[in-house]
Amino acid sequence: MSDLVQLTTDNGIAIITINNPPVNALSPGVPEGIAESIEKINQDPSIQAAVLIGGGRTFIAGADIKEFGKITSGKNAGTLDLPTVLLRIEDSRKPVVMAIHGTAFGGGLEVAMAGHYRVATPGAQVGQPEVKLGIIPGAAGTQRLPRLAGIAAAVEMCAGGNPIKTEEAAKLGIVDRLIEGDLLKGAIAFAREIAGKSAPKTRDRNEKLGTPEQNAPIFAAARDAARKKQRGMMAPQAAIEAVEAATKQSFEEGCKTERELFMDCLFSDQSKAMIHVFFGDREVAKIPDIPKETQLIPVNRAAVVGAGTMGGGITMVFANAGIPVLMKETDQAALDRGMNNIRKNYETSVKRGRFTQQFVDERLKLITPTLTYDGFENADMVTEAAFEGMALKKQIFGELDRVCKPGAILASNTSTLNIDEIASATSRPQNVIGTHYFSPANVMRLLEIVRGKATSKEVIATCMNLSKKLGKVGVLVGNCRGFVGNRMFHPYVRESVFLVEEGASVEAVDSALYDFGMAMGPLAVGDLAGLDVGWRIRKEYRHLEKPGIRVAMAGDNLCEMGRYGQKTGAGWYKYDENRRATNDPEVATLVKKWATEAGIKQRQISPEEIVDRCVYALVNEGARILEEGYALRAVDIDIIYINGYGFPVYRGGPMWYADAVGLKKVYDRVREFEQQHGELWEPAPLLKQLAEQGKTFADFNKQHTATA
Ligand code: T1G
Repeated sequence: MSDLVQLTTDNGIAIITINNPPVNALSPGVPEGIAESIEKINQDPSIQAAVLIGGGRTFIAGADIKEFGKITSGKNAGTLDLPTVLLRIEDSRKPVVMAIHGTAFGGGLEVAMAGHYRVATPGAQVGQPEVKLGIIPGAAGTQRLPRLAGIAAAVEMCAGGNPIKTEEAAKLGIVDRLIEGDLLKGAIAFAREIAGKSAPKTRDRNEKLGTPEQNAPIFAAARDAARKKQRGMMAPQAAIEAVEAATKQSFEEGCKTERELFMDCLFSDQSKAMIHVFFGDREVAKIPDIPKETQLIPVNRAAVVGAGTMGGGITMVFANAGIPVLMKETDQAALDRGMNNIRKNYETSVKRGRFTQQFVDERLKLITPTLTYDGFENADMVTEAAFEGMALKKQIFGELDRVCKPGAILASNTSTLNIDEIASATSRPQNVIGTHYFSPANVMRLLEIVRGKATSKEVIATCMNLSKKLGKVGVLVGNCRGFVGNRMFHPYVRESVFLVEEGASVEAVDSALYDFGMAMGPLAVGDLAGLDVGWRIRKEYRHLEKPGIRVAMAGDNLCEMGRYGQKTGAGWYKYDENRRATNDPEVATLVKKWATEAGIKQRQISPEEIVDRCVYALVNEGARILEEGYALRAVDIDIIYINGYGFPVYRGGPMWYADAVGLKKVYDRVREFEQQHGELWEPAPLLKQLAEQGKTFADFNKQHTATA
């Protein structure tokens, strides 16, 4: 027996324990070990029934995702395929009870459903999250789940990919009994109860498969929902098709259909991209020059300076993580506004079912509004979220330096200003760091953690570790202007405005990027965030602009007219009282006038050019950032763009997308734009170098991880 799967007995009951930390993935050797155990117990007359349980913190959490690359590259040794193992479990003459704790996900749930019974600890989770990897269940999950839970729940779980708690799974019929206390003991007792009785095979249970009339509306609604919520993704539609096959074909035929759909998805670019993102989400937490065992600073009490949109959102982030937090403003009216916004946000979350009222009441108790620094001396971490001006930030950091205890982390939420200069206002630059949240801070997952020259390793390690507790994806970035996300966003937006000035309509630019997969077009994003935000920053840096270099003007001209976007009822688009956008012919006329005055030739522009101009602007700037060391790896940039800027996850992020297109092709296109539009399009040296070497940004990851 491999040490990955152990077989023991307890007075006539076999116990099959999976030991493949950290998540008991079905790595090579685990399916074989399970098959071997099933064979053994069927040859042993003293065994009346079996329990299969995960060692450590969870049941089986799925196939070993690391193995997929071997399958798609054809390297995969013929490991015993999972569906065959599951049939052996199901055909076992001795009933098998699956004992679930932690997360029975993907292949883990499929193993559990091949069992004759399932017991579970309350609060554990079961799910088929495969669509989040761009694939679908590949071991009869789409065939057995409807047989246990019915069609509607099975479609929802397989197409949506979200897990459910075992309490709900018990109601649906996926779990037969919830076990309070010791799971193994309870599972063994359950096994004794059913030993010797006829055990149902899941594949033979057809009573929940419904009728075509009942099912048709369910599948139609599911397809419609997937088209909207998972726009552009192939796996959700494939998952729905596979579940539908369970209602129209025999179990064997349905498994064949599922297998074909699974393989189509597995070999798709979308799946490769989404698996890259799965591992990337975890890779970004690894900082080469900060050892895993770096001492963390406990953060049990927090404080926020500023109760505006960002300050209020950040306050909620700490409260939601269960950390008591002070929120300071300079005047009562601003403080009241801040608290009201927080209450309104929570009310919305309760209405949407995201939080319970009880959860919200508990969180609100953790928030203490204040007009003074009283209590700041107890804070382990203070986050400044004041107006984006250097003088004010330095004044605040000077005050914090005086009131906060030694060792307290002093973080700024600045989105563009120099962390080192802010730190210079204190006597403790080693405790100063940037924590750049994305609006709305209590929703967006991305947190750029900005490393200052003096920032200590303990402070960095603490913030990286804390980001997960705060429900964020923390990505360490360097202290250049705009850090990583906004620095790349600048040329992306610049190109979108240039395209409008050159004759593309506002809606053509936005819809080209929307169809590419961006959550919103760049111009609509500008209207949402406020065109004046960028406009004010550009005015502050106007003196740095190189003479003779073309500058995007239409957006600034709109600002001069007071058209800031949604907040003024008009920007690139017009907005009604519900902020619903409509095209504004006046903007088209104005832009044409401004462009003519500026001598910009008008022309027809294809959606392909729009996408290339905007996305390759991201890639080119990303290449510069990588080379200068302001991002550790290309995948860090991908994770930033997916979690903070609505880049489509099924394209893997801008750098992954460029690798998938091929850097030679990207480089040639960038050269074309350089010839047409001048030095703004000068190819980044790293892009040129990798293109000429036939390499990828992923190759660059492996050799160079910047240190600061
Ligand atoms: N395969 C390989 N490695 C995995 C893994 C998996 N399924 N799940 C996690 N890891 C690694 C992860 O990369 C990290 O590594 C470490 O384990 C801890 O993970 C056949 C085809 C279970 C909820 O999609 O959702 O089954 O960074 O940091 O926060 O039809 O891991 O330490 O080197 O995430 O406690 C379906 C994916 C697969 C589940 C635990 N299953 N995993 O979260 O730990 S496809 C999934 C998770 C499939 C079948 C199909 C989470 C978790 P490192 P972690 P965590």
